[in-house]
Amino acid sequence: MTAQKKLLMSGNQAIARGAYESGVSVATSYPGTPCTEILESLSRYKTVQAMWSTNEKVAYEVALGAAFAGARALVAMKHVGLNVAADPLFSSVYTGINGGLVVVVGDDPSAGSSQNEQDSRHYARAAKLPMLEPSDSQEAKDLVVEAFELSERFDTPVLLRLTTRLCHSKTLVAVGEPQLDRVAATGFVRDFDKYVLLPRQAILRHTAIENRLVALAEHADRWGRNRIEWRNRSRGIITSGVAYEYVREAFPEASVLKLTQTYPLPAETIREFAERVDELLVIEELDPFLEEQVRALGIRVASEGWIPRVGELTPERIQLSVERKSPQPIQNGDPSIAGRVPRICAGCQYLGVFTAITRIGVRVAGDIGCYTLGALEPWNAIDTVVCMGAGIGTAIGMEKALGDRVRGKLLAIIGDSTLLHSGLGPLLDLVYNQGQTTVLVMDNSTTAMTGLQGNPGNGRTAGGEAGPGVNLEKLIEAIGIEWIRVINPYDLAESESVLREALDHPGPSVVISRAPCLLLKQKKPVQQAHLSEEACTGCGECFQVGCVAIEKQNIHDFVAPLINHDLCVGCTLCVQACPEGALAPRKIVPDLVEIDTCLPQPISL
Ligand SMILES: Cc1ncc(C[n+]2csc(CCOP(=O)(O)OP(=O)(O)O)c2C)c(N)n1
Repeated sequence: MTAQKKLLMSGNQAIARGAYESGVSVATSYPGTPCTEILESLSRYKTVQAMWSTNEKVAYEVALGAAFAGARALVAMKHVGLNVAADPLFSSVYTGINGGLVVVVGDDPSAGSSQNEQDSRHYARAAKLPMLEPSDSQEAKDLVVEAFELSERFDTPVLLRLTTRLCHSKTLVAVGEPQLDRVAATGFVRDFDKYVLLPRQAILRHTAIENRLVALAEHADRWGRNRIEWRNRSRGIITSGVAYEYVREAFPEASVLKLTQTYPLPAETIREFAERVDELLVIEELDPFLEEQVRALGIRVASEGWIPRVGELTPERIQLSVERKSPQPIQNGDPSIAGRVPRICAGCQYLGVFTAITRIGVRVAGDIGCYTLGALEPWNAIDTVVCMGAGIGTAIGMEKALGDRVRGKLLAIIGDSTLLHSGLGPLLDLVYNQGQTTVLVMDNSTTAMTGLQGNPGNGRTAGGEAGPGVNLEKLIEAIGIEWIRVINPYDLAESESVLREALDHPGPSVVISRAPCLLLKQKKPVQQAHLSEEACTGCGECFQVGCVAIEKQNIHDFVAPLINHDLCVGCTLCVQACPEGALAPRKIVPDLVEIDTCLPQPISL
């Protein structure tokens, strides 16, 4: 017998591998931590058509269409993306699928890279579809394969929930052979009562869903992955997902019911477990989703109110919370690791834009992307951040509520990827409702915050092919905006004056700040800023640019800039900001390189 090949994989890579082995032919996503790498990994498998979509709703619908056509399809998104995709999610539970459909959602306990800390498990209950939760990479891969079988057997999409820790941690995974015979779509079969959700059909389908949930709960009771591990019976713990690993570490002696299908629950298995242990605890990350359902079965849960509901769990945190019978706060990070605040890269175009905005002094309804960091020091230039695409809409609302009090003093900021994700509807609303807000589009030709993914703006596909990309000016013009200007954000004076003009314009206006993200093409700088200590007066204007390459030093009796030449890219924004001419660009003269002509030859072994 040959040993099965094992690879070290993150949860995200394991999900991609599971999809490949299941014969998935269409996979879609919109980037978002913690799940971005699922589609990136899938794009490397030749049998999978992996696509970035404009947003999560579109991603969901494309995957659903592929499933309707009889293909196996997977869609992945971060937790807040599921809010965007919620509409087709709920209705697709009614239509059912044809080929299997697996919906992977990544929750972010502790909100390390997110605007909220939602627990997406509630979606399974609200939309009435099964949900599975793996505990490590091996199980993540295996569960994708089993989720497709479940999906096709019960004619339903299946939710697979991950959390950041699982998505990014690596454990060994035994890989299997792909089901290549499953890759070709079996074809769409017209079925009016199933796929056309008119009100009469919807009511009929609702009955089918309720029956399906009963069948799924019965299946959960027979499914070996909802397993009881008997140990000492004085304490029994019900748990799921990554919390299972923490429970095993914190209470190695306790009996455990590891739930893998966390909706609908295996009621009989839970009852059997609860009856045979002296004290029953339910330990889960975020909301008491399992606990409430266990209590609804009439079972007493001793740990009610003990488990933290905010922030990521750890074995130590669980142990302390159970010991003290009260939720313990998140432990502060490792004191040996220096705390860091997120910063905009040295020389990024956003530095120029925020410097200009700060000089003008306006209210700014912000959005989500690297530019969100404009809300921090030294600019403090953003007043609201809610969710992707919310900036323009909230600005319209503020304008309508405050009228003349904000006329000419209100700006909505949005990135190119976010504009195409969910900003076009609000922009249309601005025109339709005759608003006067100025919209500043931060066009860096990429989705920078999540790792430079392609989007319809730059035209680059998930497979790396170049496409034409949309013309933002023409698109915005077609929406009905007449006043559109493009600025070079590295020209401080121009940025400031065009923004002032836009704000004064009596009608909706759009300013596009355009310069490619510096990380797209990392070139060596040809010049860098240098300080003349004699000319510097310590006015501090250069610090207002907020560049990480500008550090501080004491000269004479004041604080002056110290340019970190390991970071400076020579953008000249600080040079322009300096009123005294104390900062100036200087060309970089390449060092003389001595070439050693007597290099040893490589030795063949
Ligand atoms: C609904 C939703 N999906 C995905 C994300 C993750 N995310 C945050 S910002 C962003 C896009 C950023 O791109 P862009 O607006 O172009 O700004 P940039 O980072 O390039 O400055 C993404 C995908 C999110 N926060 N919410």
